[in-house]
Amino acid sequence: MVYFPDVEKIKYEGPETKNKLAFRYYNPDEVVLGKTMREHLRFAVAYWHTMTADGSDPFGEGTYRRNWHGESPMETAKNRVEAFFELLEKLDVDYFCFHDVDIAPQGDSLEEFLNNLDVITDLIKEKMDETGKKLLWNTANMFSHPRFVNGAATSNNADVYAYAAAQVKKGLEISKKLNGENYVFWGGREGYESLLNTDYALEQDNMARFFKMAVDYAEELDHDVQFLLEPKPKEPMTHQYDYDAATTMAFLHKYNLQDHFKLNLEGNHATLAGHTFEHELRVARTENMLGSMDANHGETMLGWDTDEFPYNVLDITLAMYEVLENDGIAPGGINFDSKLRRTSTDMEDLLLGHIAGMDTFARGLLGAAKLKEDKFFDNIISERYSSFEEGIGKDIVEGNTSLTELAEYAMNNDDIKVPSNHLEYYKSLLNDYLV
Ligand code: XLS
Ligand code: NI
Ligand code: NI
Repeated sequence: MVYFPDVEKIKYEGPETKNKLAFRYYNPDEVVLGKTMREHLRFAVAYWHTMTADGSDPFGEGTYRRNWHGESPMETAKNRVEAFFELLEKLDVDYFCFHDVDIAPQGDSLEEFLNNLDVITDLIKEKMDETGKKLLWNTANMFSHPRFVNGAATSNNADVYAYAAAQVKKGLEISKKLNGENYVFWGGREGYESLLNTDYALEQDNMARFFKMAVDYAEELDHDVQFLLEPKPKEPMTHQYDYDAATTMAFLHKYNLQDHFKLNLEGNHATLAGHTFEHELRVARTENMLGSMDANHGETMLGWDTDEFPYNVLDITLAMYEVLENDGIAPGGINFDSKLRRTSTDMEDLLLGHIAGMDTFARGLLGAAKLKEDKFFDNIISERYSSFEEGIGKDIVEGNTSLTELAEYAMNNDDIKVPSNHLEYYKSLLNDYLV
């Protein structure tokens, strides 16, 4: 069956086109700074928002009109695989991501769930071989089912911990089977609701033990996959342990896991933590921990994870600048952890949403490349920090001085004039780089 019968493969037609089913900026073969856009951007479609979600929100039921519902949950799951690969082909996206529960029904027992996963991943593998599409990452949903009400690897209940381990074990086997390039942990309910009843230290230690077992099992499978942690400060929990990039890296270092993990950073999670997206990317990049990206936009007037398709060119230009300075994001990619508004009800909107996101990233890439070529930030920064390039500043940077020496120096140099930053001017110039 064809699920998107009225849609041809989406092509680049340039900014002037009036065809809404065309790319206006994303031109996969266009070379930017020595690499094609396709190589730079490594787009992925998220199974959960695209195939599984139905448009329901806490105040109302599903609204999306979809044509893949079958007679049984398993039939629907199979139809979804067909429809999904058709969508990937039509969107010209090379990668995809999923949670275990997105692709297969959980049935009545763990055994049934794992069997269902085998059947569906066989089908996915066939489709991958047929189309050349690739698995950017998979993950285990250890937050939706009632058993995970207190978390998974940080649950107070050891049976829940063991169940979660079974899901991750299977997830890694699936990752190997499908040649997954990364494996993600987003700690949905790994955090606490109240400190009144929480053993904070035990929960953190248990979470680290869990990750260590995952690393060991990947080694046992001889599966060379990049592990990623995805920070988020809150929601659903009041406080989540992987709060932001800095907190998550401190956790990894504390438990000596830093060589096995990088970070998967999400736009909306950054703003929930009170940071910009580029802040989170910069913090990770500085420590060589920038692994992958979940692309979405948080509506700043709402205080939750609204997961809109990215459309803000300024944000994405600054994000892509971090990617370029990181020398790319591979083996990670740009996963659209983005969902349609509840009011975007049609199958066609699945294409329009992704096209909007891909075009925004293409614009961001073009702007960021120009910023890099013009050394826009390098020039501002080298001038602003020039006092560290010679004299006493150079001694400081080289570690060749002491408080005594600096105090002596200050005695004779206390008439200090700090130059203006002229930030308004630079922000205005930055606007010229938005494509
Ligand atoms: C939720 C997260 C989630 C992860 C994968 O806020 O973004 O979707 O990306 O579990
Ligand atoms: Ni995410
Ligand atoms: Ni999210």
